[in-house]
Amino acid sequence: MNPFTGLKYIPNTKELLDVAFARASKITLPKSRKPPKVRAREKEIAKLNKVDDTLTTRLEEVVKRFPNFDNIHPFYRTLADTVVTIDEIRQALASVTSAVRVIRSIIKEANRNLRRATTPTEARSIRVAAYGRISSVIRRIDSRLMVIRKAALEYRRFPSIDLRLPVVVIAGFPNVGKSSFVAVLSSAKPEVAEYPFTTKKISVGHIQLDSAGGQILDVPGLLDRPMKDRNPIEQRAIAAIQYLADVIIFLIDPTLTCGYDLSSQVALYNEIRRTFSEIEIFPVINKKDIASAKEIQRAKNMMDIKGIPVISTLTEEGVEQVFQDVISGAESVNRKLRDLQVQSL
Ligand SMILES: Nc1nc2c(ncn2[C@@H]2O[C@H](COP(=O)(O)OP(=O)(O)OP(=O)(O)O)[C@@H](O)[C@H]2O)c(=O)[nH]1
Ligand SMILES: [Mg+2]
Repeated sequence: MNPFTGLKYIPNTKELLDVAFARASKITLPKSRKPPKVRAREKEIAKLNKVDDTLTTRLEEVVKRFPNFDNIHPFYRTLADTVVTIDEIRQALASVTSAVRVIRSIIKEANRNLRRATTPTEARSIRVAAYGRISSVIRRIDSRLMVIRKAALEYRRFPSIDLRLPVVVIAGFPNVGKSSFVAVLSSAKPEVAEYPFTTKKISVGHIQLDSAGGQILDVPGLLDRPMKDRNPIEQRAIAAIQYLADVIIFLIDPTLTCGYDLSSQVALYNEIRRTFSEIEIFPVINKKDIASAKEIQRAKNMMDIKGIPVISTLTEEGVEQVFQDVISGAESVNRKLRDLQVQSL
């Protein structure tokens, strides 16, 4: 499950300050017979305490809602790192915590001075000066707040994966038909387009397997290059393979309409097979509707695997069958399904 669903909308610096000061300005004190200078003092103190309530409490809440990165599943940790690095977010959260501390001490000091104020004008100017200092503390963490805003916005949208249920990852080069494959089989409606790297995020489609649910993941395309050169978008696909996949269906486009040559696709296939040797991987040739017999034969020869299926996600020919064959042939999927059956007894 996505550990970031508790993250809330985070206001920007201006909104934060505007809301806090506006609420403080609406403060009214109950009627009393105290002298005006005491009342003025009390009102300024009440305003500052309201700012403490709205601004600092709100900022504390922001920090509290982030889960401890050490305790979350490595898939989500890796995914988070591709949006805003964990170091960056940790630093940003630490800055907010220390800003809260500074604001509290400004308010405390102002309250102390207010108790000694002798005129309403003096009381007001102490409060105004405190507002000024608070604003500048908040403005100083503006860029850190932006980092947290961005993280919260993106992290919240991560797919929710149920790790007890089988996960099938559809992998391959960009533009080979991965999203189309997922769209044919599941409830997911991933974006399909004729340019590479259409899919930038991982999306999950839900399927029914026997009596249990299964998940089919549409992931960004991968190029054939060393891990250290992979961009953050590719790293998301790698994280899904590394941490979630029970089985990988590896799509190959033999027609080159995807824009990449066959040998690079085969090299990527071999690389993934080697790197993640414990994960079952099933290669499938796609775009049968436009591939020539020669292109298909060439792909088969290069893959050097017997009985490699040939499908078309456009006409949907063979898609369902291939998927069923993979599910029934994949040991890890069957293990998970058996475990689920035992648990439900
Ligand atoms: N003719 C034909 N075109 C296909 C087939 N499958 C996908 N396409 C087309 O290939 C293009 C890419 O399809 P997508 O499903 O977006 O491919 P993808 O692998 O998800 O691409 P990225 O998300 O960019 O990595 C689209 O224009 C599809 O319509 C197929 O079986 N036959
Ligand atoms: Mg796609």
